Amino acid sequence: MSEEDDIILAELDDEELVQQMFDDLYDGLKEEIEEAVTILLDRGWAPYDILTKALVGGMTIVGADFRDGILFVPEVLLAANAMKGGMAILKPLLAETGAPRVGKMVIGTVKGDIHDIGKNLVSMMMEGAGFEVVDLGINNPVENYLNALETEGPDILGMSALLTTTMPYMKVVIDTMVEQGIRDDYIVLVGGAPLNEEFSRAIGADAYCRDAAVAVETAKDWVGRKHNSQKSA
Ligand code: B1M
Repeated sequence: MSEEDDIILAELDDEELVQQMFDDLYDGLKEEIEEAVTILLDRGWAPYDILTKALVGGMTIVGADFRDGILFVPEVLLAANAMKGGMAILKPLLAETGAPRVGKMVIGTVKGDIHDIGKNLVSMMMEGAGFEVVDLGINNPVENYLNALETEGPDILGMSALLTTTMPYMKVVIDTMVEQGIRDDYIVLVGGAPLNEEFSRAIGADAYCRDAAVAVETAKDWVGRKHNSQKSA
């Protein structure tokens, strides 16, 4: 029996368990991550804290080693899969706040980009805050966004990009909206690790959201402004 097999997650204190989750995420151990998430919930941890402190914390380590060439795509895919296992347990709990519906958002990762963990997290947090979310998934060409805007009639269009090579595609979507005369009908929020405020302004988005919590606050703020301006018009 290896040393790993000896670890009983339920016997670790909170700090040790979170450290172990970092290791298990790194090793792509989905079942262990799911078990640890359940243990932390049983111990009274808030779903949001588990998400940010344990899962996102662990993914940050994976990201650094991926950047430094210590981990490669297959390992990172396993880590992402383990993270998704944990997120699936938290999703209904985050969405369960009973908040009244505050608005609707269509969101998707842009064309050429298959990263979806951050986008999924934003969707979960937005649902938890009372937004209805239509998730278009990954690798979306401009037509997907435009069709969804027409059929779903959201308040917000959200776009995610994790690659410096795909983030310019957000401008393609916004420029097409301008050409079609529909840009100002929607609040356009963008996010993803390589973006920043300046980029968001340069492509004509309404706001850049650094993380899922900021996305929720920004969305509430902009939807509130939109409704107020409609009332006074
Ligand atoms: Co990718 N990858 N990857 N990858 N990957 C990065 C992004 C990278 C920074 C890694 C690195 O080198 N350090 C690097 C990009 C470098 C660059 O562009 N400058 C990179 C690369 C190079 C690649 C490939 C090209 C590798 C290759 O094939 N050689 C390839 C590209 C594939 C493609 O898309 N065409 C690739 C592939 C993959 C995997 C498939 C293995 C996997 C994705 C699995 C999946 O998503 N299902 C993967 C992963 C997991 C990562 C890292 C390690 C982690 C990303 C992540 O999930 N973070 C990443 C390194 C990193 O970011 N540190 C990396 C956790 C997540 C919670 O954070 O996504 O930032 P994040 O989302 C945050 C905020 O950004 C914000 O809120 C979220 C929650 O707080 N946010 C929004 C995000 N979207 C938003 C939308 C909004 C609002 C806020 O709308 C309103």
